[in-house]
Amino acid sequence: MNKFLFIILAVLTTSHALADQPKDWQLGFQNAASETMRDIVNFHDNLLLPIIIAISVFVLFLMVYACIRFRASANPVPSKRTHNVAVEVLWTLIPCLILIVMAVPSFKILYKQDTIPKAEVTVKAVGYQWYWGYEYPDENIIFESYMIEDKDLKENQPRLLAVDNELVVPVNKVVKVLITANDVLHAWALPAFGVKRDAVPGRINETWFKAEKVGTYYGQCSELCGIKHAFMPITVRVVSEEEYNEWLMDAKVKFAKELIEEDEFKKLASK
Ligand SMILES: [Cu+2]
Repeated sequence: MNKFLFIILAVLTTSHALADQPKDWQLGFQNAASETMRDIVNFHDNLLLPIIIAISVFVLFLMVYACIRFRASANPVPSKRTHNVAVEVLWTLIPCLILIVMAVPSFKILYKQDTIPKAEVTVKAVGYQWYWGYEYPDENIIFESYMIEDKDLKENQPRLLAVDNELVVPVNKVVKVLITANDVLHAWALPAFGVKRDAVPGRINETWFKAEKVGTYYGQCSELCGIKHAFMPITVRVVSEEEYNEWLMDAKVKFAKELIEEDEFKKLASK
C-alpha cells in the first residue's frame, strides 16, 4: 500500500523536470541546480515522504478499524480500560526514534549549507522596498534589479519573476552571497539552489551556492515586507566563465560604483 502511494506520487512529481522556475500544476520541488538542493530533494523524497506516507496510512487504518470494530452495534458494551503500559511506551518510543532518524541527515545538510567554502565570486544582495540591489564588492559593480511589469515582458520572460538587471554568476564556481536589507526584513531565496536567507537591516547574513548548470533561475523575496512583497523577484543568470568575464567588462563600465579613472575606462571600453 505504502509503495503504491509512493509510486503514484513519484509519477506525479516527475512532471516538473527541467524547470528552473515554478510551473503550472507543479508538485514537489523545482529541479535542483546545486549540490545543496540535491541533498534537500533526496532527503525529502527518500526519507521524509516515505515516513509521512507511512504515518498517514497507519493513522487512517487505525481510524477506519476503530470505526468498524468498535461501532455501537458491533460492540454494545464498551471496555472501561484506561491504561496500557506497553502501548504507551510504544507510542512514546517510536515517534522519538522517527525524530532521531530524521534529525541526523537533516543536521548534516544544515551544517553543510552553513559551512561556506572558499568563495570564488562574492556578491552582495540588499533588499529594499521593493526591489533588490546587487553589488560585486571585488569588482566595483553596483546595480539595482527591478521586476519587469506585465506590459513590458518579452517572450520567454516569466510574469512576476523576470527582472531588468539580472544577477550574473559563473557556472561551477562557489558564489558567496552577503545578504542585508536597507529598510525592513526581506529574504533572498532561490529554490533551485536550495538557498534562503533573511535580509536584516543593520546585519549581514551569508550563504553560498555553486550552480552546476548554465541557465536562468528565479526566486522571490520570502519574508513579508510590505505591499509589493510579491513584486521583488530574484533572477540569477548562470553563465560560462568566458561569458561571465565578458559581462564583467561591460558591467564595470555600466554599473561602476565609484568613478573610474579615464585610462582605466578606456582600457575597459576597448576590450
Ligand atoms: Cu521583500
